Amino acid sequence: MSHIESAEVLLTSPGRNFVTLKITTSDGVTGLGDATVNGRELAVAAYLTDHVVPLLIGRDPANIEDTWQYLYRGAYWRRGPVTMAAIAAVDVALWDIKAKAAGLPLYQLLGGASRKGALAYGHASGTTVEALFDSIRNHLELGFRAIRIQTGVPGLGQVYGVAGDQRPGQRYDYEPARRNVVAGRALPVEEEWDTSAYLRHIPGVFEAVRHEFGPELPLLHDGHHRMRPIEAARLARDLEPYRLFWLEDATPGEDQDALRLIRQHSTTPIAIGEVFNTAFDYQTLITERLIDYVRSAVTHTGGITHMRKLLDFAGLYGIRSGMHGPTDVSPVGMAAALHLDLAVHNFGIQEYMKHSDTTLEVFRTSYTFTDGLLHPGVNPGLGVDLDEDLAARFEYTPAYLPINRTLDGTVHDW
Ligand code: GCO
Ligand code: MG
Repeated sequence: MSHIESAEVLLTSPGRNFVTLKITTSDGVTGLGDATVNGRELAVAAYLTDHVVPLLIGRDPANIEDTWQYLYRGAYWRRGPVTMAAIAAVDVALWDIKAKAAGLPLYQLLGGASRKGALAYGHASGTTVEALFDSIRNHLELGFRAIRIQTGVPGLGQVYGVAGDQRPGQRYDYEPARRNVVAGRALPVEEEWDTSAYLRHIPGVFEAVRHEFGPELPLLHDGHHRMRPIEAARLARDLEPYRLFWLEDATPGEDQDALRLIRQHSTTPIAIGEVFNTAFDYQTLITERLIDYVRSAVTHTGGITHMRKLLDFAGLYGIRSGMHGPTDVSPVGMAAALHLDLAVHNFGIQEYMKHSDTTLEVFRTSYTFTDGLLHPGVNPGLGVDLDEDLAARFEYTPAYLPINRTLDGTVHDW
């Protein structure tokens, strides 16, 4: 019987920090899993190294479900982003191994392809509406067929999701985790926020974009957990004429009941879940049909094994997938998402923020983006190779996500 011979936790920072688990079997097959939790990388690395890796050595790599249950149920202290990202990394690495051993791309083990490719949305943004238009045009030229739009808010400085204004050919994403060193200590950057100013501004932005780009382009928007339930309900209602593909994370993630209030007031489709880490976080939302899209990432939600169960559960209620895909999900996590996207019936859309060239030199991927669709490629396994020598040259550097304060200085959800 083949067994797990070693499991290594690799930290690298090719432009931003990533945590990768590499499992090697006694047959010499290797598998990769992403364990990156943005701004809390070392906590997952320690959980893996100190509490998970010692349990893996000697186990049969083929028994993925049993290993999942062993790490989840067997830990007693369940759930949470650190634990679930660690379990996800083990799970994805074992699926990578199983698919490589079978000589098949992973999606074949998940039931095969249900579509030609996964519709991806890109991130257009601008500090002003004119700059946003340029960014949307850029995305259309790059081939995107669905676009998330975020803008600056008059009177506020740096706002979530807005990259500096872009020129054609420039990188089009933003990176919220920043290396901010104050008196020798890494500290989060502080941003300012005013929900009323935001609510006054956003409907006009959508009106302008629809006027310029027409009714057909799928448009998405992320509220990044910043509204109170009644504010979110009002925004969802105000945006109805612009027929959004979705309004994401309107209210803080831990308050499932808040979504009920939004539903009572609006038919704007609702997405949530990038900060959730188990299917249990969705129980009310799915069974009461309070959302339309599940936003979890494979990396943060227990891997392929748990995400597949979550998506099958959601599918029974007509709810579709919209997996999280910012650059803090590593190329390994992105590849895992793409195999699931291709296989599940209730796929909705996939977030796609291309990684930097440096990241993609360290992680060599086989996924493709053509005519607005992502495809995981047909290499056996996940289709991602890690150049460990190159990875070792990019040392981990502390970086935090920002902190938000309202204009009177009160800490607000970021
Ligand atoms: C998204 C997310 C990200 C998060 C980031 C935090 O919709 O892609 O909101 O931009 O802010 O993943 O680490
Ligand atoms: Mg989001």
